[in-house]
Amino acid sequence: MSRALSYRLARLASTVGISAVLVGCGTDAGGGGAASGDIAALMKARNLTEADVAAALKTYTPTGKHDEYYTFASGGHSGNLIVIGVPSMRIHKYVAVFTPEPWQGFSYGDQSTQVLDAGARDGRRITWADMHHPALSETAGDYDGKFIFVNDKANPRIAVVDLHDFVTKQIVGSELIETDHGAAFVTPNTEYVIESSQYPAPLGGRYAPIETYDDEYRGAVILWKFDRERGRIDVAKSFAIELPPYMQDLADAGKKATDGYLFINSFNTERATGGTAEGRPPMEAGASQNDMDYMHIIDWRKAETLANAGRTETIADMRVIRLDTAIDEGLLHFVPEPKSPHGVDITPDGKEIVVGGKLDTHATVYSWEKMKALIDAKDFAGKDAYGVPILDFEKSIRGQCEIGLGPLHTQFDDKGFAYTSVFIESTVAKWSLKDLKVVNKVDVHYNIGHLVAAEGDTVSPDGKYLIAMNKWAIDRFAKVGPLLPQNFQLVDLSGEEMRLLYDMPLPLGEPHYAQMIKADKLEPIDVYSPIGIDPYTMKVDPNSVAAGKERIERKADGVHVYMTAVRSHFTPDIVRVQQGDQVHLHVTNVEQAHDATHGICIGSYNINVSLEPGKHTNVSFKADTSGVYPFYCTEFCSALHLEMAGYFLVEPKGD
Ligand code: K7E
Ligand code: CUA
Repeated sequence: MSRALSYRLARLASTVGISAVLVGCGTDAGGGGAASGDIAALMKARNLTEADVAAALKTYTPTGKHDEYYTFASGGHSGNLIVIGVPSMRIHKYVAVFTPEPWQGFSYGDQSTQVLDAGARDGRRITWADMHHPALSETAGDYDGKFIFVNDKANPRIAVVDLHDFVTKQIVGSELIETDHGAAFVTPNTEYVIESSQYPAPLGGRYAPIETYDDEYRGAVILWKFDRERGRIDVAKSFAIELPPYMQDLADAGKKATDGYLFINSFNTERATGGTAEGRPPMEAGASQNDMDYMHIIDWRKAETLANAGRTETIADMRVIRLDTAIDEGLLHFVPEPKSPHGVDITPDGKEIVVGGKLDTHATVYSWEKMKALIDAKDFAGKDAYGVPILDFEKSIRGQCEIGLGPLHTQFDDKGFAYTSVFIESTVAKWSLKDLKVVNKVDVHYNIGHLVAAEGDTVSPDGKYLIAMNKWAIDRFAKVGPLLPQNFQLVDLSGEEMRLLYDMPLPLGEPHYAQMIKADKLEPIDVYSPIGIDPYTMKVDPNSVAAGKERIERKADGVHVYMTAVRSHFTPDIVRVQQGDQVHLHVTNVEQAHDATHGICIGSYNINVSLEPGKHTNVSFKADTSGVYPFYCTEFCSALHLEMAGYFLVEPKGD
């Protein structure tokens, strides 16, 4: 290695916090010299620059070392939640949420099927989702690592994932609304999980002609009450607020200074309905006439008091505060926001609200102090067509930061900077909250949607890392046909300038948003304990089986098979039933060894469940076809894994 390169590598190593000796740049003759030669040769062979090597050193995570952060990314169309380690960008898990998932056995056993079926709409079982926004549970405005909530935009629903075992415990939805988007977002102590609608429709799933849009179509925001003790949403204690038929977009719950308030953007305040074949302008043209749309400001504590006082009407089993009541009681106000707003993000101190306008070049910074004073003084600039009071735009803002073309979403760091995704430019803009000036930008590839910084939407962001969640990948990866992955790009926030560190293709659906949490805030369990736990109740299942108590019992409701799994056998391993029998398979993994997971499948019967150590699962099905069906363990658990098998014998009727 040349002396100059040696020196540069040593300097590089020190800037990324490792000793020169470790990269073999020492001048000692013993061993170090060989390593430095290796690195120089590797750089040359792979055509790597020093910046590439620095990026590699900042992300490479040696075997056995753990990541500093977890990123929980929406899985988009897949309906799964993606768990990614940062800075390595290694995928750790796809948590099954809205979609049957065979590896986890999600929706292939009785209990998980019940969870998924609770999300049926119009009596129809839904097996996909358009997941957009994960929201980690918060305590005092900071992630607490206990739960994560996700939405389904297409079939408006909210799911609760428990971060003790990374399992989806509950799916709720209301037929009050037909789509959502301002979801999921949580209030600072996770009192409520917010779900606001996107495309207006008659409330409660009614039909009304599109010509009656202004009068019959409405938006709504649902406040799902979260019961932290039970780890479930309490549907009976949840309520909604009716909103005008604008297209409500993203939402954020106030914190600290803004605690008690919700902020929801909207677009299409023109109330365009489309109708190109009927002589009306297309939706997107009709919806882009006005220079301003309305940010909704909602006093949710006042709304909660009203709901608890019974000032609601029940529509589709949901208690709804009607629009007139919301206006009369002063819990809903508007403030204009520039053209086709998209992101609405509260600053860490809770004092300001940042809005990006898709067809605007600014991030607009609203001052809560100013808006609150206008609301308190009833100093309004006017009312909308439904009577909602509107604050004056100029009187409500602190200022605007000239960002660039197509600002969308904003995150924050610990040093007073904001980071805004700039869609049309394909950049991330770093700007100062203090003087509203752009500091620098980094190119991303391409068409960035959301971005996520480490704890970047909490009361105490960490800075350090940011992921640009890019919609288009174009030339970044080897070709895989016309459907391309998304591109997640890890960006280093530790220096003055942002630096791109890593490209990660994300090929499962279109993730929209993600949240990044310090890994040490989570306390996931290793095994289910005591043996026989049903993950959906976290209690020992009444049908769980202890070793030595395995049996087959014929009861009025069918054949009950009480089975255990342990390395390397199922007991019993021969199960005989008659064609037409209802079968209830109760399987307990009686192991407590970490990672000693078994699975059990019965081919042709569409059955496969996962049995993590200590877990119990029930699987009910009708043995409607006769035959010989081998069952076997679907996790390579041991040297005798292949022998972990048995026969499910279905004797033909009449024999
Ligand atoms: Cu894609 Cu938050 Cu649904 Cu913006 S949203 S990109
Ligand atoms: Cu148990 Cu393989």
